[in-house]
Amino acid sequence: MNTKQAPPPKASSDTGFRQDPPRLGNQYDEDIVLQNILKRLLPSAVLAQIEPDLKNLGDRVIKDIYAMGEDVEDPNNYPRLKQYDAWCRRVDEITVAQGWKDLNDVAAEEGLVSIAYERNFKEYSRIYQFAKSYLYSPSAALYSCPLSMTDGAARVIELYGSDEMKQTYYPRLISRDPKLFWTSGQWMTERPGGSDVSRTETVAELLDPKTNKWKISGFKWFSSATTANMTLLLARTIDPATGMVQQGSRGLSLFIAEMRKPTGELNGVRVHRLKDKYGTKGLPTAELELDGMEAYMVSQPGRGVATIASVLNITRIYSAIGVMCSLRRCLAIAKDFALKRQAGTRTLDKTPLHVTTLARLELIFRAGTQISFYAIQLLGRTESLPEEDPQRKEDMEVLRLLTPVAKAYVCRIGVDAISETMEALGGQGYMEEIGIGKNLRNSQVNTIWEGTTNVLALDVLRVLQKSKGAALKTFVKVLTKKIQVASVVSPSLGDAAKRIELALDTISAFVVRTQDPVAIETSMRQVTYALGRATAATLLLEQAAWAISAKAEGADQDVLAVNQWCHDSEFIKPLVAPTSDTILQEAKMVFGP
Ligand code: UCC
Ligand code: FAD
Repeated sequence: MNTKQAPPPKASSDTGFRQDPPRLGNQYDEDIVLQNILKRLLPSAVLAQIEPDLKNLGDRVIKDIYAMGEDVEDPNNYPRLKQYDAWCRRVDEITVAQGWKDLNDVAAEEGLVSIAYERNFKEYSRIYQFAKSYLYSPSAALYSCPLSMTDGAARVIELYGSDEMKQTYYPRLISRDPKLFWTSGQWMTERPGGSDVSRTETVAELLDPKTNKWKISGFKWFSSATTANMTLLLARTIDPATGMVQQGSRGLSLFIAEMRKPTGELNGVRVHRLKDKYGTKGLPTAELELDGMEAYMVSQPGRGVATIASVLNITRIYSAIGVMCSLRRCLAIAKDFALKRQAGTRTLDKTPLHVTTLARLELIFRAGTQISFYAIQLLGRTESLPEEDPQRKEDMEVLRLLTPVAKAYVCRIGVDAISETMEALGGQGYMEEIGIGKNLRNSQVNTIWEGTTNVLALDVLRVLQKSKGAALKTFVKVLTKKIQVASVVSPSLGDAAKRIELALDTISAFVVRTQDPVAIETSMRQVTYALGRATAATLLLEQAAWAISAKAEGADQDVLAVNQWCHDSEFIKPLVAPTSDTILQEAKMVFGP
């Protein structure tokens, strides 16, 4: 191409080359992965009923909902706190973007919480709800955060609330009417610890045993959605007879409290400070001082942690799917850019090295999305199947183990992949206007809140130990059945099936043989990731088998995906428990000899 030609016209800010920017189309229509997952998981009659709604939302999230999210992400509109008025009266007013309020109203109208509780589609309602949340979330500047906690609060009230709570709060949390709809916060973390809440300092004093009214005082270190209408919170009860408290997490109970009194003033809450955060900039996260907050106990006394676990197990699924839908959004930008961006004589989509780089990210997206939707499917079944149904018991066991695996593994691989999508646009990827930066910042927090990766790995250990190994056996049994059913569909899946079975055997054998408590605890991150990889592989296999049988569009790529996933060098990596000497040497390596 070194032929001579006339010089190009003078390049200036108005003339010369300007890159056609990447554009987003209807986010449902463009998402073959989501469509095929829904086709596999939902009866066709259900899909036919909900698809117009998904298409409509897929369009809104690139139009009005997108604009609302952009309004929230505009630095001029970040939340502001006014603590005092001109007369030195404490007001603690938080101002948020208009987009934030609009996203609330849209969420109510679109049924982003209510669909799960209306249960019009029985066990499939959760899949419908989360498919909508998946479309909404990457445009909604973290409004999915208060929604996730609202969803969890609704579940806690449904399971444990008094009749009065069910009449007062529940209908609001699941309302489709923005005027009635309430959101809820979730206050666990305090200054002594978020992972370990056993040193919680906040205390609750009984005001009126007849009405179960308590008065709560203390300091909550993180409150994500401080503009929520109500909250669930942990506090340590003071025994009215002795005036004493019980130490440790068994002294904690769960309470429900409204943010404001009927007069409009804050209910014994002072907003100490808004957090200055790396991301989630539009989300008004605050430090709160509680001084006589009126609240009602929702758990049994001392069962606060076990009761709030129902929230955690829902919000953790939101975290996993939340990172995956952000990754998809970033990939959509990167893919469209690749179609348009010239590198040498060809566009990037015709440049194999670039394509293979994107393919690895696409694989991570597909794997993580499969895990997330499996958790969602099981959540829907456990909430809808009759208690006596043996399928429900099995589903509950699998879901209990799957949830921490999904949150830990999917968020971790997802955030790393989002970071790499940025590079796929070169320097432009790093620019604020493109949107990848904010997706990366907003996703990163999902590896921290609702339990860090290590805490979730320890939750996996909690499940293994509490069930004396039975939970893992059930988990492996259920996955093995899926593998066996899928592998007979086509010889093209046989090798992957064998590799997944081997991976599952490797994990089971490791857990059984690793008896030393320090060794097993130190290995739990490896075990959690290995479970994540094997679960993803099984579901990718199931998806490929379904696609072959259904002659679905993209079946060949589904087969490629599972085979590539199972041939990754990490896939059947042996699990190695560290010896006590390794642990000692590692400590020296990190902190010095
Ligand atoms: O970060 C937060 C909100 C941010 C906003 C989220 C938005 C997400 C959406 C994103 C969309 C894009 S709120 C704070 C979240 N904090 C955490 O996640 C805490 C992390 N730490 C843990 O998870 C710990 O493991 C603790 C706090 C649960 C440990 O407490 P304990 O009391 O020391 O642990 P125990 O003694 O092992 O457990 C107490 C009981 C046991 O039951 P029993 O007494 O019957 O044996 C446990 O089995 O609680 C039970 N339990 C559970 N049950 C503990 N964890 C669970 C669980 N996950 N599921 C069921
Ligand atoms: P620590 O518990 O001090 O953890 C520090 C490090 O130690 C982590 O890497 C952790 O993995 C590791 N670690 C801790 N224990 C162990 C262990 N036993 N073994 C191995 N490693 C361990 N909380 C709420 O209650 N409500 C909210 O609304 C809320 N919103 C939040 C919003 C944002 C933007 C953020 C960033 C946090 C929010 N949190 C909220 C708090 C969040 O849940 C906690 O930050 C998180 O649970 C970790 O607790 P911590 O910050 O005290 O860290």
